[in-house]
Amino acid sequence: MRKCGFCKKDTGIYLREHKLGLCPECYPAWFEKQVAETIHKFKMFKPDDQILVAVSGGKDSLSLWQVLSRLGYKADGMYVCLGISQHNYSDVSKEKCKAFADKLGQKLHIVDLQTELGMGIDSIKNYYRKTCSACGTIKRYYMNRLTLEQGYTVIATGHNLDDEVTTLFANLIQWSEGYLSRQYPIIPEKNGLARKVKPLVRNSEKQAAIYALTSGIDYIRDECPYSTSATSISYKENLNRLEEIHPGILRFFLTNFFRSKKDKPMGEDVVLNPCTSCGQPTIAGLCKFCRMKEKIKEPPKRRHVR
Ligand code: Q46
Ligand code: ZN
Repeated sequence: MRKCGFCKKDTGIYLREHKLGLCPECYPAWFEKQVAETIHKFKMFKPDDQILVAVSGGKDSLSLWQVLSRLGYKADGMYVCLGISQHNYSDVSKEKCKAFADKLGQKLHIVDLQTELGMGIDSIKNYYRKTCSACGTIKRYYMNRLTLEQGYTVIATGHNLDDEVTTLFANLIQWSEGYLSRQYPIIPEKNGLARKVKPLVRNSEKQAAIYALTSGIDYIRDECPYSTSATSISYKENLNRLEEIHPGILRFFLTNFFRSKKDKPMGEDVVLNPCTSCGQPTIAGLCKFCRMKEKIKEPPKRRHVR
C-alpha cells in the first residue's frame, strides 16, 4: 500500500500525473493549495476582489465555490435556471445550488429564464441548431450583466483541465485563430465586459470529482441532457486515452500552450461597442442575446422543431 505524501498514512488515492499518493483526509487541502497556486500564477484576483462564481450544481462549480470560500475569498454564487425538464435536471440542480449556498453561508443569485424570457432551453432549442451555443450566449449575457450590476469585480467558472484541453484540441483541429488567441485562464475586464477567470484550469475532472467526494459536496450526478456534441465527447475520450498511456501529458500540453501566450494581451484585436438595445458590449450593433430575444418572439421555423 502506498503512503500519503503528507501524513504517511495508507492512501486511498493515487494521482499518477503527479506521482503522488494522498489519503482522503489530506486530499482536500492538497486540491485547495493547487487552486490557490493557479490563482496566484495567473494573477486572477486579489483578496479584496468581489467574486461571482457561476454554479450549475455540478461537481466542478460547487467545488470551486467551496475552495474559494475556504481560501478566504468573498465569493457569491450565480445560478441560471435553464428550464430543462428532462430528468428534472433544472429543478434538481437548482436545489443542489440552494442547499450548497446555505451550507457555505453565501449568497446565491438565481436567474430564471422562464421569468426573464418567457421560456427555457427546452423551447429555445427549437430555434437553434446548436442548443449549447444558444445556452452559452444566455449564460454569458446574465453572468456579465449581474457581475456589473451587483458590483462584483470578477466572474469565476468551474472549467477544468479536461474541458480546456478538449476546447484547445477542437480549436486546433479547426484552426480557429480567433478562439485560440482568446483561450486563457484569465480574460481581463474591457469595455463593459467583466474579468473572467478559470481557477480549476490546472486540475483534471477526476481531481475535481475526488475533491467533491472527499469534502462531502452534494452535487448533481446527471449530466445536462443536451450535453456537448458527439465530436467533443469523442475528443475527450481519446484525449483521456492518451492521458492513460502518458500520465500528465494533457497538463503538459495545456501548460505549454498557456506559456506560449504569456504576456500577450487577450482579445486586444476585438473592438466592442454597447449593444444598441441593452447596452452590453458587443462586436455587432445588436448583441447576440438581443437578437435571440427578437427571434423567439416569432414561432420557430419548421426545420428547427425537434
Ligand atoms: S447547460 Fe447549456 Fe451546458 Fe446543457 S445546454 Fe449545453 S451549454 S450542456 S455547460
Ligand atoms: Zn443587447
